[in-house]
Amino acid sequence: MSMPHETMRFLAVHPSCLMYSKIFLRLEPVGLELVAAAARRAGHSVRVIDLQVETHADYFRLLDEWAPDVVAFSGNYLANVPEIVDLAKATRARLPRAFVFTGGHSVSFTADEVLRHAGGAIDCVLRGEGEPPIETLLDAVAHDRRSLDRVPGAVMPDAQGPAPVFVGHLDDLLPARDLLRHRRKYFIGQLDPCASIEFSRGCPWDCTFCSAWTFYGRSYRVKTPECAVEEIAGIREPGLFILDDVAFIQADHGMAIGEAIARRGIQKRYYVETRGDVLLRNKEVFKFWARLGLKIMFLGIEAIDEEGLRKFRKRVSFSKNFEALEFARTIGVNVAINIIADPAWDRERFRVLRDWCSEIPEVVNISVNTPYPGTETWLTEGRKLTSRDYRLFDIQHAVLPTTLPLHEFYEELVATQQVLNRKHLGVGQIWGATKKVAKLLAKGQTNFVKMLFKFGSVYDPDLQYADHQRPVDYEMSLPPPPREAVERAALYVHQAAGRRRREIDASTERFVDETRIGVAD
Ligand code: B12
Ligand code: SF4
Repeated sequence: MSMPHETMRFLAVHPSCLMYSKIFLRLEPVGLELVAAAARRAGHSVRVIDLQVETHADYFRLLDEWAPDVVAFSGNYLANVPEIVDLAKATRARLPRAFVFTGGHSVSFTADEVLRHAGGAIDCVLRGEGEPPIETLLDAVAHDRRSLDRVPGAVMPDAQGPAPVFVGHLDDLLPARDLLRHRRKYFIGQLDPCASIEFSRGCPWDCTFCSAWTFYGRSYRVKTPECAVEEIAGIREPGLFILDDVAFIQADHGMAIGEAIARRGIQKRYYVETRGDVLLRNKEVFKFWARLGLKIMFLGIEAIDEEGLRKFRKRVSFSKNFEALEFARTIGVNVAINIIADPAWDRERFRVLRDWCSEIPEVVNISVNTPYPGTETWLTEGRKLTSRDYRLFDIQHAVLPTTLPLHEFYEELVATQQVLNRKHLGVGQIWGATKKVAKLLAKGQTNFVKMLFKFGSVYDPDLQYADHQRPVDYEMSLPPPPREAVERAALYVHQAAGRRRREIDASTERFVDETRIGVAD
């Protein structure tokens, strides 16, 4: 017999910006919106607050005024863990009876630790995809908290539920976009304002530094083109960030969505992230999307030499990556590329990178090599972490030993970022973008323009260095002693189910196999 339904007040919270999202972009939290949608579908009264665009004071005001029964924090980013723990403690103090839980990417890999830091202020960490277990979880909270151990993915201080489960189909639920109160605050570069959407979930590759594949058990699932285009048609923003880890892996899927957009006459500007080899394999799809309005493409090239690529287990060769850049230029899409700087770099390495970047027209983004829980490098990296402060794990800080004295490392890093920033966001670029800037300002859209001038106040070697001197309230556990080989099954949040969980055709599966090194399922 099922219990009578009880409506609860459910508050979903996204934590504050990290360094990166203070400058380059700020996006709506689609994962949290999906969790909110699942709670709403289960009949609860739901609100969402995004602390990327609202303040802690706004959050506490909402707690006092609305007194939610349940508060859920999105824990995608490791660097947000201390903020989430502190907010959970403050929430417990104000609303002792509220059920407080967290879920999302990073906390799925660190559930026990997060519960330990919270010391009872977080009742549960929900590992894995958040939509499927929400209804059962909220029923258990309303009627019998002892039955929480029946909720898939639930981890409590003294009990644990069964393994996390996947959503039935990506078409099943739409993100609760209407619950976000400041939608005009989301942007990426000149796509301002910008909404976000998923066409697919998961990644079939297995790069050593990445946890996208370990979270989803190397699965890859797609939204049907019909559903995707229906969703796009309902989005008001003129810009659209496509959240897929690797866009358009399967050519006919990307093409079908594109054709449906063209048939509906939808006019938007798009951003995607993909791999160089996928771009070269599916040229027609990207060409078609360039005509539809694809404006920015982010390519994870990671290193500018073969040795670096091998290290990150990117099987895309350096020359292939170059060919991909050449091709992207010909279709008129702006390319941003990501390069991973290693803390071991000396001045010379930074200089080589600066020279290289000055020679190419693309926007270059630099991130710092950072081992994350849930990745292979977390277990194989031989170097000892120099910091156990979660807040520094945002790939803009060095948490591995630097060859240069730490302050000098930041000087080089910021100097390199400045060169790139001047090149792309500097005067020439602003003039180049004048018309666009004037249009945005006329509409009251100031995100992009503000970003152009804010860089120096956020990216500053003194500030980055000072971040290491702050007192640390919550220390991460160290990884176990480094080992050569890693048992992959132990890394997964959603257990791998092999080929049948990858919605790609046989030739794409072969292509993936040829471009990765892994041996698991
Ligand atoms: C889009 C994206 C971004 C967007 C952020 C969008 C946003 N506002 O959240 C942008 C581009 C801004 C971004 C930036 C960064 N990102 Co990012 N990003 C992603 C990406 C590709 C997809 C996330 C996404 O929206 N997926 C679609 C939605 C539907 O899935 P989801 O958010 O994971 O939500 C599901 C579950 O996690 C869970 N869930 C989520 N929230 C909650 C909350 C509750 C209560 C519950 C129960 C469940 C739950 O349920 C959801 C539905 O199933 C992931 C990779 C990945 N595949 O996860 C990396 C990823 C999360 N990013 C990562 C990193 C490192 C960063 C950066 C630090 C650096 C960078 N340059 O990438 C910055 C800093 C971000 C910041 N906050 O300042 C890492 C995280 C590493 C870590 N362990 O912390 C990831 C895993 C990429 C990777 N390959 O390593 N990112
Ligand atoms: S291709 Fe590699 S880096 Fe990119 S999402 Fe997949 S596993 Fe991660």
